[in-house]
Amino acid sequence: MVLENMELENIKIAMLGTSGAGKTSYLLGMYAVMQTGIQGFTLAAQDMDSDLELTQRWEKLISLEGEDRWPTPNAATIEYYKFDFSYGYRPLMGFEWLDYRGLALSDRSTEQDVSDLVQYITESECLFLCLSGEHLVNEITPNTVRELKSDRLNQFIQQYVSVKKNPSLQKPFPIAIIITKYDLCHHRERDDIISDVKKLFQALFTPNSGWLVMICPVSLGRELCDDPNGGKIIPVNAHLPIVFAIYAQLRANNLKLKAQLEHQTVAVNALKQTNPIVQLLKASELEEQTTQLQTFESEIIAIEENMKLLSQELQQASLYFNGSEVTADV
Ligand SMILES: Nc1nc2c(ncn2[C@@H]2O[C@H](COP(=O)(O)OP(=O)(O)OP(=O)(O)O)[C@@H](O)[C@H]2O)c(=O)[nH]1
Ligand SMILES: [Mg+2]
Repeated sequence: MVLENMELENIKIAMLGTSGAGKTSYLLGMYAVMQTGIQGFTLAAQDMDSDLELTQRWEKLISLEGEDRWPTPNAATIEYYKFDFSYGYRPLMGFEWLDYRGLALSDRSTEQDVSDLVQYITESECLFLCLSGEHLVNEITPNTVRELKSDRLNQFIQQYVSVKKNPSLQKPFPIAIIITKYDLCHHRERDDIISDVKKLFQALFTPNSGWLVMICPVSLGRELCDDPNGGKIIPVNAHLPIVFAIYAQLRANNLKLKAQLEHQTVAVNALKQTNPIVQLLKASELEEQTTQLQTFESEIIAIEENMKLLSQELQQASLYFNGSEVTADV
């Protein structure tokens, strides 16, 4: 349910991942899956040309065999995409996504694309960390930190925190740790992989840190571990990170609205307790505030309905808040 008069909110999502981590492939898979949709939620590029381009690249990936099926590594220019996330084809939220060369993560910070990236990250509402399953095939070693550049990723998170101010209970920061190419490490116990990931990003799992973290394995196809150039492309879990990002934003909006509702209720009750003469004098103010109260209430109901639908999908993912495992609820 979407309220007619609500302006469409636009959020930015920043995906961090080294070169070859699978960022572009993930974007293509995610877009393809979300065009068909999940539980009535769908995604569409705001721009027709982007839609065509993403769809053509996806067609290539699923129909070609050989190395050519895969996207070419990104060049220095950053590509921006804007999407509408809809329920029953009615836009619920807009979001922006950028695809860039992972190489930027290792460049000196004077490079143009690095500073563009840093700028974008600080404006983002949600971070996606992209870790390639190829580095999690075995238990992590000090070498894994180097391969995944997790120290560098931690630095970016640090930068994000310093601009955004510390996350808190009222204003948690959502962050999705996406393990791409999970087909390569599906022989391992899921819990072992999750505990490795937690070791790499310990700060995100500390008590009272205010981080809302999802660890989500994704793959473009189970067969790809044995045959990356010929294996069938059937994405697994590709929708979950987006569902998480939208859910987290709705959750934040809901918390904000509830605080406003509380504030408003106190004000209305105070007015109602004044003597009849004052009430008469302030009748229009009371009416206005009561209407406002009803608006908040119906907005909260609308948001919670959508959160409920999204949280059903998130039952399959591992979610942590303040370091403890939680289930997505409303
Ligand atoms: N096994 C497996 N391999 C994958 C999967 N997704 C991508 N790959 C492989 O990973 C390679 C790199 O993927 P890209 O999507 O180009 O990586 P990227 O992060 O966009 O890289 P840059 O653009 O250089 O930053 C692909 O060419 C594929 O060979 C997957 O789900 N499973
Ligand atoms: Mg790329």
